[in-house]
Amino acid sequence: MKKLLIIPLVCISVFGFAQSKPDMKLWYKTPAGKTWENALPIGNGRQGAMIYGNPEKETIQLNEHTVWSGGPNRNDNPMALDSLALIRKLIFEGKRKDAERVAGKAIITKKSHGQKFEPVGSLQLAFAGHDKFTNYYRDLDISKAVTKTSYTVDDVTYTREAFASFPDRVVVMRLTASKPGKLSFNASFTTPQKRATIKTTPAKELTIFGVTSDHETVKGMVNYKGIVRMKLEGGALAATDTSLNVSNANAVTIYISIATNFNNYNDVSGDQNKRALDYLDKAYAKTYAAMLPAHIAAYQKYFNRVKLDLGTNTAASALPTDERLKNFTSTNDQSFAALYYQFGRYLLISSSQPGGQAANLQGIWNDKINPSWDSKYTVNINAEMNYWPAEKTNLAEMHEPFIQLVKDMSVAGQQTAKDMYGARGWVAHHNTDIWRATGAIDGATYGLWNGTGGWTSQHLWEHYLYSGDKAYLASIYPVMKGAATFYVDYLVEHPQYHWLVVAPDESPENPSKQHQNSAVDAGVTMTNQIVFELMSSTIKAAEVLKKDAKFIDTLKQIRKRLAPMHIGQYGQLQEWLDDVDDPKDNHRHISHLYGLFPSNQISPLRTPQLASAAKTTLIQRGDVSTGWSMGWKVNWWARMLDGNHAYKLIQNQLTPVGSGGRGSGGTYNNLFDAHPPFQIDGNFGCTSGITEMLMQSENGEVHLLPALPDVWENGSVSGLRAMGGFQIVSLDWKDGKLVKAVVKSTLGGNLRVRTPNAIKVAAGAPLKKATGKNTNTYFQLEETPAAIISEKATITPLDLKPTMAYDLPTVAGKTYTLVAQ
Ligand code: FUC
Repeated sequence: MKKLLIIPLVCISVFGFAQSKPDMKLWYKTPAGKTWENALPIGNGRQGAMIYGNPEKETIQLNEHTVWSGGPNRNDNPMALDSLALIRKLIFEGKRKDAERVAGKAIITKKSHGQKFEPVGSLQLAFAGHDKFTNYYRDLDISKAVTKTSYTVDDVTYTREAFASFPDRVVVMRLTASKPGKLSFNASFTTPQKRATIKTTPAKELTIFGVTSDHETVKGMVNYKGIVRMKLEGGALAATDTSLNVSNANAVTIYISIATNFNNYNDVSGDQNKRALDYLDKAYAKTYAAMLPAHIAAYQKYFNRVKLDLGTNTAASALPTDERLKNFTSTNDQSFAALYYQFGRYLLISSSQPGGQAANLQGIWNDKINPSWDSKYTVNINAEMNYWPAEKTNLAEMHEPFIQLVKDMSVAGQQTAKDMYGARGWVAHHNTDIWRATGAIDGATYGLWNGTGGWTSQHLWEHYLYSGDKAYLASIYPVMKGAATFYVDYLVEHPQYHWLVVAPDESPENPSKQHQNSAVDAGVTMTNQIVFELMSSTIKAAEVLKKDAKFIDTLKQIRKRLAPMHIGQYGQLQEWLDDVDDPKDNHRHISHLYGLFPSNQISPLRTPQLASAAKTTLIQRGDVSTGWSMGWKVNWWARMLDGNHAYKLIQNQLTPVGSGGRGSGGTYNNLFDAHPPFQIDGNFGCTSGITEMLMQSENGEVHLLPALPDVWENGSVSGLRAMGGFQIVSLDWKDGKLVKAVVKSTLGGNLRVRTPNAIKVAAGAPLKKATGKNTNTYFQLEETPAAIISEKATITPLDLKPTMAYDLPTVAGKTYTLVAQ
C-alpha cells in the first residue's frame, strides 16, 4: 500500500540529483482544506477546475469559459461628445478636478461597468470516515497536466487522478481503492449561482443548469448546463433527487461536461443541453485509459516545446512546494524558479485555447459569484500581461483567443469612437468583458484611459513579427488601421506645449498630487509612447502589404508632432508632460515605462539617457508591490540588462502572500500569483520576465543571455522563439558565459545576435561584427525621438557589462550552431 505514496517522493529526490531532469511537480503533504488558493488548477481552455484533494470531501470547483453574467450589451455614454470641448478646455486651463467632474458624468458609463466571470459550482464527493487518513500526498504534474491525490484509510490506499481533457472537452476524475469494493461516496453539487437547478436524471446523471446573473442592469442570458456521469467498476450507483451515491465500487471514473448557449459576444442562441450532452457522449464512449494518453499528447504538443534547466539545489528541491515557496528568498532553489516559469506556460495552455475565450484576470479559475474586478479584462495592463509569454515561450497558438478579443473590440469599439468622440476607427477604454464592452467604467480616475486600441494592436503586429505570416497580417491590418484612425481624428494640439495629444488622458490609475490629486491630464507619457508605436507599426504593416500610401503619409505627418519623452528634474522619466513626478511615489502602475517594456523605445544600448531615467524611476518606485507590478518589474530589470535586480523581483514575487510587508503581493501555496487577491497576470508576467532574462528579440536584434543573474551561472534553455522566425533550438551557458547556441532560421534574413562573450560559428567562417542597421525586415525599429531633458536633471551613466554583436546572414530552413570562441 505504501508504494503508491513513496513513488512520487522518490522521483522528486531522483530529479534532485540529476541536473537535466526538470522539476515538474507542485506537490503537498496536506490537503487544500477550505482554502481555494491551496487547491490545484486544471483546465483545457474551455473548462477550468480546482481540485482540493480533501480526503473526506473532495471538491471539484468548476468553471466554464463563457459563463458570464449579463448578455449582449453596450455601455457607451453618448453625452461624451457634447462635453468633450469643455473637458478639454478645463484640462488646458489647469482645472483638472473640474474636468474630472464633468468627465465623470459625461464619459463614464451610465450603464454596465462590465460583467462578471462566474463559477458554475462545485462537485462535492463525500467519503464517510475518510477524515482519519494517513500517508497523504497530492500533486499537479505540469509535464502532463494531471493532478493526483492519494492517502490511506484503514489499510486501503485511495487515489484520485484528474485532468481537463484537451481533445475531449470534459473534466475527468478517476478514483481507485487498493482493495476491491472499498469505494463508497456521495456526489452532490453546490453553487453560488442564484438561479441554478440541481437534479439527477433517470439515467443517474447529476445535472446543474440555469442562467447566469443579472448584473448592472444587464439581464443574465448565458444558459449553462453541467452533466456528471459516472462509470463504475463493481459496486452500485443510486440516485436521490439531487445526488448520486456510489457504494462498494472498485474504481469509478467521473465525466463532467459543461456547455452554454454562448456563440459570440452578440449571439447567445446556442443549445447548451445538446452541446453538453455531445461532449459527454463522445467522451463517455472512451475509457479513462484511452483518454489519458490522448490528453497528455495534446497538452505536450505545446508544453514540451520549451525546456529550462537553471540547475538544481538537491536539498531545497526535495521539499514540498509550499515549503519551497517559504524558503525561496533564503535559498538558491534554482529549479523552483524553473518550475514557476513552466507553471506560467502550463497556466496559459490550460486557460487560453484557440477558439476559446482569452484568459481573464483569473485565467479560467474563479469560485466567487462576485469576484474581484469581476474577473474580467483590465486592458490598461493586466490582460496584455497575460499574453506576454505567448510568442516567446513558443505558445503562439495560445495568443489566438486574445487576438480574437481584440478583433471583436475593433468592431464593437467603432460605435464608441463615433458616438462618444465623433471619431472614425475604434476605441476601447481600460476594461472589457466577454460582451466586448468598450465604454468607460469605474469613475474618471481610472476609466478615461483609452490606449487599448494601440496597446492591443501591438500584440497583433508582434504575432506577425514572430511568424512572418503575411496572410495573417492582411487579416488583422484593418484592426491596426482602425486603432490608428481613431487617433488621427482624436488628437488635439496642446495649447501650451503644441504637441498633438490625447485629451482627456490619464496615466493609468495614478493621480498626481501636483495636479490637484487628479489623474485627468492630456498627453501622458504612456499614451504618447503607445500612439507613437501604433502609428509606427501601422505604417510598417501598410508598407509590408503595399497599401494605403496616403494613410501612411498622414500617420507620418502626425507622428512628427507627437510629444517626445521627457527626463525630469530628478533625472526620472516623466510620467506626465509637466515635471510633477513625486520621487516618493511608489504607485504600482509605472505606466510610462511602457516604452522600456513591452515596447522598445527605451533601451540601455540605443537610448542610454532615457534608460538611465527609466532606471531612476524604477528605483524611486521601489521593488515590492502588488503581484503583477512585480511581474512587470522583472521584465523591466531584464530590459535594463540587470539580471541580479530582475532576480530580486522574482524573489519578492515568490514570497508567500502576506509576508512581504504592507500592501505587497506574493504567491499562494498553489503558486497562483497574489495581487492579492489571486490575479493570474503576475504568473504570466514573471514567466515573460524570466524569458527576457535569457533571451530578448524585441530590441532590433537577438540578444542571448542579456540579464543572467549570478545565481543562474550554469544552465540551458531550449525552444524559445525570437522575432523574425528565429527559433532558439538550444542555448547553453556555463559560469555566466554562453557556451553554445543553436538557432534555426525559418524565414531567412540577417541574424544580428548579441552575446555576453565572443562567439563563432561552429565549424564555419568567423562571424562578422555587427555594423550599421540590421537589414532584417522583422527587426526594423523606429528611432526614438530625442528626449527633452530638464536643466536640473543629473543623468547617471549606466554601468553595463560588455557585449558583442554579430551579423550572420541566414537561409530559411537552416540551423546554425554558435559556440564560444
Ligand atoms: C488595475 C490595477 C489593480 C488591479 C486591477 C485588476 O485596476 O490597478 O491593481 O490589478 O486592475
